[in-house]
Amino acid sequence: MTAAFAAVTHDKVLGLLLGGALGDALGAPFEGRPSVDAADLAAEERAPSRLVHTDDTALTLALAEHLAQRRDAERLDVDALALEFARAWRAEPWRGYGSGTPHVFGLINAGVPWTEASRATFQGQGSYGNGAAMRVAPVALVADSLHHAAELGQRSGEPTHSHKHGQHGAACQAAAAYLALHSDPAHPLDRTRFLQDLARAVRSRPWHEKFDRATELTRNGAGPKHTAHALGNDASALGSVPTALTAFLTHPDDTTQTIRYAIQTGGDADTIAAMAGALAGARNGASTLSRGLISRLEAADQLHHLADQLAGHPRNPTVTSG
Ligand code: F2R
Ligand code: MG
Ligand code: MG
Repeated sequence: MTAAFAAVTHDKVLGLLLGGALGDALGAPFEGRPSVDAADLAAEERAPSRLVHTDDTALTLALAEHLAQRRDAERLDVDALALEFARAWRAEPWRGYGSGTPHVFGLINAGVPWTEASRATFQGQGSYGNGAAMRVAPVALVADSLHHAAELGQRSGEPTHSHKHGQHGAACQAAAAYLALHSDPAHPLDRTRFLQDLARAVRSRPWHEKFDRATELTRNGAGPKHTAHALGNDASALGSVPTALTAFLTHPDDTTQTIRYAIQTGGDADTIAAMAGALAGARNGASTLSRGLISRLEAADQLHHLADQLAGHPRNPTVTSG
């Protein structure tokens, strides 16, 4: 377990939720661009406009609400969750969803069991996209161990991502969120140990190869373009979750810098920044985020409310004000 274990405070719970939403909304205008100019990103940060979130945050909200409503030992009812995800898509199909997941949601809304619907995409292979990972961070708030976080993450991914890489992506991001949430920002993060802990939670050779490359990149202080080239920046789980981890591990103590780095990897910028932002927000807390940016976030009130509910969750008995 990553050294310097910290109590989970309300500030960290809120940081995880707001950091993810901020990464998503700030990154959204850049999604699909092969590279992102620092001046364009700075202009987006200074603009007075509302920061509109995409499918990443829409489905994170659905999952966080699901977790907040359940105080029983099981915590995750995958049958109910599948319907809740599908309803979130039906309510706002314009939130920038891709192709595979809406197909699954359409089938679920038509009454097809999720076990069948999630296998109906990509010629029966199921999706290895990053959609299960981009929404998963809140499971860390109700998990009682690293392995429990990974297991909850994987299960929350199953209704839409039946391919093992899609599920491993969710397990990896959930485990990373758990480690970040429980890390102590007063002490330097042991990056190598962080990735070694993830390798214990995600037992898959292609993922371990990515963790090894991420270890080298963070050790060498690689920039965002280099990281995108080495690890990927596309909408697959394997081509984006390790990139988001590297953004966080390069700037673990500064959530804004983590998000900027993630967006500047280009490609699937909203999603890489949503995942990286959730990790940095969970470590550093909401109080370190720019108030100006948070006040522009469309979902800020909803996320504050969910943080209040999840910080009072029976799984978080150690929550203190902060
Ligand atoms: N898709 C987008 N953005 C592009 C479209 C924007 C929109 N039309 C607009 O203009 O506003 N963003 C969102 O999708 C990503 C999450 O994807 P998810 O939910 O995993 O979807 P999907 O379609 O299942 O997988 C994503 C892509 O991965 C490739 N892929 C997945 N499984 C595959 C397989 N078995 N074989 C081959 N390819 C596979 C495909 O290219 C999928 O399109 C996030 O970026 C989110 O922001
Ligand atoms: Mg999106
Ligand atoms: Mg995206």
